[in-house]
Amino acid sequence: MTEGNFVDYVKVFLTSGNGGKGSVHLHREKYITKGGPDGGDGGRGGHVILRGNQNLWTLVTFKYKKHFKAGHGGHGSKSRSSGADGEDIYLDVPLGTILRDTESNEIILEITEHGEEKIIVEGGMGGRGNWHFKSPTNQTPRYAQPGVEGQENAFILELKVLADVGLVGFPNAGKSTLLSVITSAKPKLPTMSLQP
Ligand SMILES: Nc1nc2c(ncn2[C@@H]2O[C@H](COP(=O)(O)OP(=O)(O)O)[C@@H](O)[C@H]2O)c(=O)[nH]1
Ligand SMILES: [Mg+2]
Repeated sequence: MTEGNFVDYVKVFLTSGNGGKGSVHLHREKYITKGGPDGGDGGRGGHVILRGNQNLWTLVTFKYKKHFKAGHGGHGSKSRSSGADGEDIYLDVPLGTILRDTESNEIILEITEHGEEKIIVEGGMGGRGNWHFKSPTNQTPRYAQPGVEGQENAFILELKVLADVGLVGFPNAGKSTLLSVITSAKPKLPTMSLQP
């Protein structure tokens, strides 16, 4: 269904970001001998997000670029510093865009409103730093969680038909007049009106 620049059906490959690693760190400071664990958390991996845009009418941008990758979360570090979240990626699509599973062809979601945002591929969670794992029996845990990996998935983006009904006829067949009397639409009509 690709004719020239009117594209209404396209397969895209989307990858969310990895979560950052939690940090294993023991607090060290002059005069403080046993500072305890202070490794911070990894940041969340970036999401891939669909966003409705009323100024778009086709999926033509995805004809040229089909692979999208969100950013990875930063690793945690000392002093309980959390890593930065990975950068989210936004795919702007026309209203009426449907997202389908490539295998089952099932509709996963639909974008109908301007500015509407839906996360399609979630970024991996960041790992927790070692200070979370301090316990009465283990004051200096030397482990932290790794981040969760991002996911890669293919999807179909499809634009619903732009019109439900069409009027076909030669010029002056009476299309506009018909539309004006059977609906509340106000099409441009010839100035000369129908005379009995
Ligand atoms: N006699 C007659 N004239 C019509 C009828 N419907 C439309 N017209 C006239 O035909 C001309 C063209 O109509 P219009 O609706 O603009 O046609 P469109 O360009 O095909 O949409 C106008 O002058 C209308 O007044 C009809 O049922 N009977
Ligand atoms: Mg007309």
